[in-house]
Amino acid sequence: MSLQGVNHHMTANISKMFINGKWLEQDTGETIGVMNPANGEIMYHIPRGQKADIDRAVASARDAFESQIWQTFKPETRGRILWKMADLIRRDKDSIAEMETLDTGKPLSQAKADVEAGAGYFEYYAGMADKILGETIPIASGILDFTVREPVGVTSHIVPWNYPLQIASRSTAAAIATGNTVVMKPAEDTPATALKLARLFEEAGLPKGVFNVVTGYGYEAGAALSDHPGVDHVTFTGSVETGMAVMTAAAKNITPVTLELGGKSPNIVFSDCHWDEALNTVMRSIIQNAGQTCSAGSRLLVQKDIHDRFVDALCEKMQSLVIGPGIDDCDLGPILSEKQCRKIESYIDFAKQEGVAIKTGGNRANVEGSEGGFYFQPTVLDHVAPDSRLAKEEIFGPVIAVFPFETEKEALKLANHSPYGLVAGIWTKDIGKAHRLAEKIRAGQIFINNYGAGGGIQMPFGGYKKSGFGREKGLEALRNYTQLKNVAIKTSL
Ligand code: TXE
Repeated sequence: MSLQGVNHHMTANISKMFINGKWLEQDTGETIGVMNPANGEIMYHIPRGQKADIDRAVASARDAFESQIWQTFKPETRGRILWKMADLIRRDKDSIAEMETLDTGKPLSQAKADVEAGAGYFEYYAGMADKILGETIPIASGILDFTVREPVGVTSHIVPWNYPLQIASRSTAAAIATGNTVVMKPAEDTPATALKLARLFEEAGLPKGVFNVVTGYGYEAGAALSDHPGVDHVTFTGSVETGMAVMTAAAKNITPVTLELGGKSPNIVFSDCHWDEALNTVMRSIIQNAGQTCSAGSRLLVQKDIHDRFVDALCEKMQSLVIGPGIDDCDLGPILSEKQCRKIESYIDFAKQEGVAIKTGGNRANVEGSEGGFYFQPTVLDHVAPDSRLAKEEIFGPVIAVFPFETEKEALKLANHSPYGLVAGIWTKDIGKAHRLAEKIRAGQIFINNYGAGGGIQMPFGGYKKSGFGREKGLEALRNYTQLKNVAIKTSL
């Protein structure tokens, strides 16, 4: 199907940006083609937004933030708009899921789950809009001291391509609930659902200028947004390299940043694990979204006495997966792009040079009828050296690196032997052992006998070490979008 039918602001397959409540093209008319990863065909074009467009969007967000209309909005009214967003997303869930699948390549059922999560973020933060509380602090008799949580102002959101709707929804909903305005730059590869959110915000009755979307390349529109003096907070999800560039740019204006920069997360499987549950979840954690997930379980630490049996069973399961276009809802969809596919291949070449055993996969997959797509076989790399690049770098594909271990101590050492620290899974029936590890693993989320707990809008999410800082999701995210003011009154005069 064509995206034309699902985006009302698309003419002749050219979409528009949303700035100050208006649907605009780029001044010079320059566009970027958006490709369907399932077949390599260009589906539609988006404006190639430039600094001037970012300037316009930031000015519109500033005016909206400072305008009487937004400042005087009651918190519960903001909440009601967000609640309506959740309803509208659910109303259009099928077409939104199709958009997401066509842009990203992910299997339709996974896109549907993303859409439900997107609606869930709006609902969750809708409920928080009138619960942003301050405190009273005892100082002395005759002094009343209290704190007020105020919105930070204009917030910018630079969104990646792996979970476009979910990531756009989670930070936008929290920012708007707390009274901020938003300028969003979706990934150039996957802009459809961010533009759809803009249309739904219009319908939900959000005042103009509160939510703006500028499409374009990261090095142009994204860079202009990161170092913009008119932006009060930057939320970025993406690679470590780009995160460093965004943070450096934001530092010029002392603009706070929240960074979510991916990971190399371990699943630690002990011989006393719940076998089927561990096996199925370990596989799902590296297969979901074709491994293009920040919290993918890309390292498998498995106890030596079950290593061979577990790895063989994993390979067998992987070999039975159906690879194909996401719209057919196969088990495994395509990789986002030729560039990402080549990145995966370069790690496989490296594995071959290092003499690593490729137990299954290791090649592109041919999918009949989708020859132009970017498909990759699920791959198991066994006995990877802990200091190898394969152990330390994010491959961002359906490729799992296996590390046998003997003792709990060794497992802990391996788990923490990573520049990243986003998520870890622990699989054992010994709850004491699980807790000892949970205490010592340096990662933002630990899962015991599960991996992800079903999504967890309510759970704070973010990284240790190079996985970034600041927390998204849950109540913690409200800190990103509020600043604290202390007021002290002398009452004894
Ligand atoms: O990411 P980028 P890319 C990782 C993953 C992947 C690698 C490269 O390992 O293989 O990053 O992907 C915008 N200033 N993750 O190159 O560059 C860009 O337009 C401001 C992990 O696509 O980080 C897009 O909107 N913005 C990850 C967003 O940043 C810039 C999700 C992410 O792109 C910019 C995606 C600049 N100079 C990739 N350059 C996760 N944490 O889940 C680019 N952008």
